[in-house]
Amino acid sequence: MSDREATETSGKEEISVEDEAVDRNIFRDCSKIAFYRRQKQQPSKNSTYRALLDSVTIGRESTSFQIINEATKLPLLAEVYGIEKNILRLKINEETPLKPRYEVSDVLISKLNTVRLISCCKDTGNLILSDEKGYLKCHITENPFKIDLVSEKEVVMSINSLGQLYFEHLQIPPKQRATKEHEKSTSIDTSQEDQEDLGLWEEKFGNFVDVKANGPASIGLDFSLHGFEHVYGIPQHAESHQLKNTRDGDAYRLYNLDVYGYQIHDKMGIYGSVPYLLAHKLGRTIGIFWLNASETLVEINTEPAVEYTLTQMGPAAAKQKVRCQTDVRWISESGIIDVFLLTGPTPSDVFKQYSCLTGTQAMPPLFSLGYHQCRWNYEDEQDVRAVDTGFDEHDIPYDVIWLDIEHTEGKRYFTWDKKRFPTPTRMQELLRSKKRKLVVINDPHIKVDPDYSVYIKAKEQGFFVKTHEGGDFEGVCWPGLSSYLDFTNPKVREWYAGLFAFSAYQGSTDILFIWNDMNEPSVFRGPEQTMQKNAIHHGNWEHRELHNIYGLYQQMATAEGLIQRSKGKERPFVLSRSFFAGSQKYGAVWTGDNTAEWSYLEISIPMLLTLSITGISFCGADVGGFIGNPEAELLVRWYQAGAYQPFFRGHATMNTKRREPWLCEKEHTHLIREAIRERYTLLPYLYSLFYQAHVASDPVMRPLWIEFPSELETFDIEDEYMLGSALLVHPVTEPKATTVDIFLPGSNEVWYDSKTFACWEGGRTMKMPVTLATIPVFQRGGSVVPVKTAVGKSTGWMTDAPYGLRVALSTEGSAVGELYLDDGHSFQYLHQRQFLHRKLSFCSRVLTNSCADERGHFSSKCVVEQILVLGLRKEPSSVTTHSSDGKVKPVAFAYCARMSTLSLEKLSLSIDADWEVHIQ
Ligand code: NBV
Repeated sequence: MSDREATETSGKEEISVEDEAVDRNIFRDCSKIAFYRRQKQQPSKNSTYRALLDSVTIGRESTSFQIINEATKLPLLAEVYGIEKNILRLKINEETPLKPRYEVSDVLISKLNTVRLISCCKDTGNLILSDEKGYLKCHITENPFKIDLVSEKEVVMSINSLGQLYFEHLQIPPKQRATKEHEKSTSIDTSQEDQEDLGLWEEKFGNFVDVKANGPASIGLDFSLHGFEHVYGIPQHAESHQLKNTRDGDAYRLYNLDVYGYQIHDKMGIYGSVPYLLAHKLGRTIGIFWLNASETLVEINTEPAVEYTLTQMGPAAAKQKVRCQTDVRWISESGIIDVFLLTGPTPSDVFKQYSCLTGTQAMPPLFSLGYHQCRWNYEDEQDVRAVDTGFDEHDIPYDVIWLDIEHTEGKRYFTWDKKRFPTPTRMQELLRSKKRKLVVINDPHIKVDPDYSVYIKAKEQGFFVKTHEGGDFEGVCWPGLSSYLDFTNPKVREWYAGLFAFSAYQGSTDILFIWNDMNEPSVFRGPEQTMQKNAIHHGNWEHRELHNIYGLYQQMATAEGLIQRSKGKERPFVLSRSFFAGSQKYGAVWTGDNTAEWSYLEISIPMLLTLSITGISFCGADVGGFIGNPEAELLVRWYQAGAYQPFFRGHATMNTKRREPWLCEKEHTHLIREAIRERYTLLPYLYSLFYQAHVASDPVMRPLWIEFPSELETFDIEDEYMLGSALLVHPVTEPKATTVDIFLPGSNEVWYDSKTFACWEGGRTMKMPVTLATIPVFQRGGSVVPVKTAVGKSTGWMTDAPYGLRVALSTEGSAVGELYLDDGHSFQYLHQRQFLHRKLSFCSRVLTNSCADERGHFSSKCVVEQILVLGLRKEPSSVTTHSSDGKVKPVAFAYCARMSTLSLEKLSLSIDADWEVHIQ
């Protein structure tokens, strides 16, 4: 059998690449998860906790006190920290655990700056802690234990007000228990049968038995969010942007799994997890970041506001309103309670608070914002060349071609299939000559093969994940029997990073970048197609403790490898399927194996919005749908949507029809070309947005509620979104659409159709007629969007292309925007401040290009060639340009009174110089 056949067989045994329906029997629902059942069954009287406020110690960094379970009398230690930017951290752990419990490391960036909390009042039963300014304030109640987070005299959130604090203390395994006495005090008193059902030391699922060396260790806590009925976040689920009530069904599950063709509107865990939830109401946005990497379930219960009449009271108090409330319950299999409460108050404050903990989006190399062409698989070098040429012949820009698993010698990563890719360097030189790049796949499983150098070296050094018996863990994946690199070990990451050195990775060049797939990790014969929870990682930690962070560690090591191979000079590009909180620091993620159906196009928008607000701005969904064959209309609509999303890649599974953009009818190719070209035109704006995400934490793709936080109507909109603060995009996600209902927010706003320039007032829904050529995009009045006026074969051909400025005036006749630019690939923007950050503002009929950041220095040959002003009510008598040395030049202009547009062409205003354009 050839390697290829072997792969297909090993794959098909477990997973049919043609089958679209998910076999739910492979995966557990909540009722099959023992720690969840245990927490749900626990009667609340058994879980009453009392804080021992006499035990309070107020230290420089934190305030700590004991809390005690009234039933078991077992103590826990609570620590409260104030953290800069108005964040409160609460840690709860056993005071003296039998052995240390897992604490997530490598997610929080450097050392957090703590803020001293002082006790401002301590009467019986209460303790109030506050920072000096009184911004960060919490009220701790002794019995039953509860914490209220207070801001501006308002209780924003209560912790444990529902008494769902839950903490399973580590115990000595039953067999080793010395005395009956000990057993009584620490374990739940149940019969053998019940014990099995509770899954304390052993849990069965199908043919799998999870033997738990540490026994039950789960934790949980409830949070009541007062006045909030809109909650978001906790990716990744193929679900709506606004989180739903889980009262009548499954909780949201955070457990990274490989779910081929995942079902939509489902709360099961797929590829990645970010245990971070945001809540928003008029006047306040808050966040809860639950730092735990074990399997986690989140329950949401929203009670809407109710108004009721008080009959016994006088007329003055006849009506009383009970505010709405959302209760959020977090339940994790193990670890400790380590939770960060982000107090806002604005959405942008919450984004800053979260990134101060986990870091901001890495600044991507410019090429990676272009269009990516992928397929499982591009067959060989000829195929790559033909596809590459196809783009040129059809005048469609693209930046990157991708190679899937078949490019390797039998799925041995870091190698090339000698028959299909005999001259990888030559192939890359061809791509280089076109100013294009190559991305190749690199999965975490390593073929068990005593002749494969990566395997040999990893084996020798003990770099694989181990079984609980101590041998190397082996599971089946694409190469057949495989072992899995233990990326949680810093030494493994260092070694793996070194494998990307040009000298080590034969056939790689500096235009080759990496894609990490299957890193949930996916294990074909494993429970739920992943790794046994009792596999052992570095430091003797069980896999269950850190399952959700495994993929992050691979992407981290890969990104480090790409940086190192360039001696620290070049920005990496790494796409990862699995992710965790903080993955944004290492590259991009995508939504995995979606299906070529309209509903998947539709759900991609809320899925990407959720990723975006949880820190991961660089995200995308497979354009066209990975599984199945999209009809031409769907393909066109998907390209149109993808062109306005952060990561833009066409991808398709094997056994699907080829679908490079020129293989459809001419009219469809034309529309796809137009969509991709629009993407390229918009790159200066997009790149500037990424810089904003990188330095100021603002997501690139934004749900409407972020830009319009005081407009209730926006809170549940998920079929349209803002790209930055200037563009509203409403992708068409229905077949044969002739009209689309578009909500234009803001009663004081005006919006301009980006194609026709027609102007619309905000604060209403507009029925927009559409054809297959229409991508509904509106520019917000008051914004300036920088674009390129010419499109090249790839981003590399557009470095010197001129700029255009699209100035859309507000009702007051003003507008503001910015442009960020640098060399597009290196770290010099960071280390040498080689960048240009310009502010573009329009006020009193003067457009000004000025410096937005004096620290940056970068010269560009580029000029602003076109300026388009939308919403200019009065026809100008003249237009002049004014340079900083005082030179004034008249310029030709065209004014359209009907559309109120002014157009200036053939200008030559340096992008890096100060100047003004006066409109008289
Ligand atoms: O490597 C093959 C595929 C890849 O094309 C896809 O993008 C990943 O999500 N990979 C999954 C493994 C096989 C899926 C059946």
